[in-house]
Amino acid sequence: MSKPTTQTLPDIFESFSDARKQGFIAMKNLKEQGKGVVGTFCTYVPVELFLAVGLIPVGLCSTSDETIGEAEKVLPRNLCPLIKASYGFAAADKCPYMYFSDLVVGETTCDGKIKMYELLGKIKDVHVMELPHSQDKPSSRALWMEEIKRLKTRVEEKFGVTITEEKLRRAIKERNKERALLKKLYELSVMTPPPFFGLQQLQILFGTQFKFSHEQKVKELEGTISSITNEYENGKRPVSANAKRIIVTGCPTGGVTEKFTRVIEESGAVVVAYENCTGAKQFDRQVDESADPYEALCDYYLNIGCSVMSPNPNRLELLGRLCDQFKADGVLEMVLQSCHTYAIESHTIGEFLKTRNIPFMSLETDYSTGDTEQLKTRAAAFIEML
Ligand code: BJ8
Repeated sequence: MSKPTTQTLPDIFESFSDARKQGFIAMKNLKEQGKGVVGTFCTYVPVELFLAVGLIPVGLCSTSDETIGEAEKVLPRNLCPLIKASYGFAAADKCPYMYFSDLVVGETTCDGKIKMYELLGKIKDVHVMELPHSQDKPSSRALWMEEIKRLKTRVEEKFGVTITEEKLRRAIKERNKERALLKKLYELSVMTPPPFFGLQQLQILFGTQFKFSHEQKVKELEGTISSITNEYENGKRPVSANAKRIIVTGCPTGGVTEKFTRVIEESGAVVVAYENCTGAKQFDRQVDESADPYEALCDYYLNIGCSVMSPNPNRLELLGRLCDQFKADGVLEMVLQSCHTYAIESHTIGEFLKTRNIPFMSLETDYSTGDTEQLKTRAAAFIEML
């Protein structure tokens, strides 16, 4: 492990919380050095294909309501805010990451995104991956494999590079290393009491995607884990041992939807884990380093337990495992407005958790802050009855 960082914990948390903004300058510098940038929206996109040839992947899912008004000039109002914000930032030219992206890679996850990509294609160079919506059929796997190979060809043609097996294996190893460190970090909250609040955990998980150097990221994460562990061993207990332990599930969180974690923790509970694309859904598993790299990527990504899959047993498997591991007192789900797949799957999640005697509540929200008080009232009532 690298030498522990000399920064204090508040400095470290601040650096992750500020990472999205700080990353703008880092990316500008990288562009000036001639680096290619690929913007993505979804956990299903196999970023190892970009990392293998030195391209920089960056998440474009915009997480504020700043440009939703702009998006609504073209898109319907009753659409998922994540989709509206993503398009809005491109249309208003207000997201530096979108601006710097030479290629944007979308995926056919949900209907809203599929149709939004058509419009985005008029503004940016967009490549859309055809994602099957089931994981158990040979035809789904065959389609996904074909799509990964089609993306490889597109990247090679667009950037004039060759993705060799050797480079791909190296990228898989590097990405696995980052996943393992992030998992190690959030698993610190297995302890009672956890060594940090769920808001701090979220800021690290969300912020880390805007740190673009693998070596630097590894060093910072190792330093962060070591600082948190040291402080805990020295008796620091920022979270009360009586705080109810909550797992957050549902749509991706971060940016303005930090409000979801805030209302939970302001009610006296602590978020110990995120069963969503900002957390465990992204970092829980590893890409098999011993297999053929394309087969390994195909299996890894196809098996992500998102509600766009039908059926979606992998979400239940992960959620159940996290509930046991983190000794959850309750599960709260965040569903973004008009996200049909997560909204419908709520029922299945509730039934599944009932069999384990774990209280569950699903709450709908959007990217405004107007519903914060209402969310707080409902979260507080849920926590009160645990
Ligand atoms: S793998 S969670 S990042 S699709 S955009 S489905 S909120 S209506 S984001 Fe997601 Fe990939 Fe799944 Fe993860 Fe609903 Fe909105 Fe669609 Fe959304």
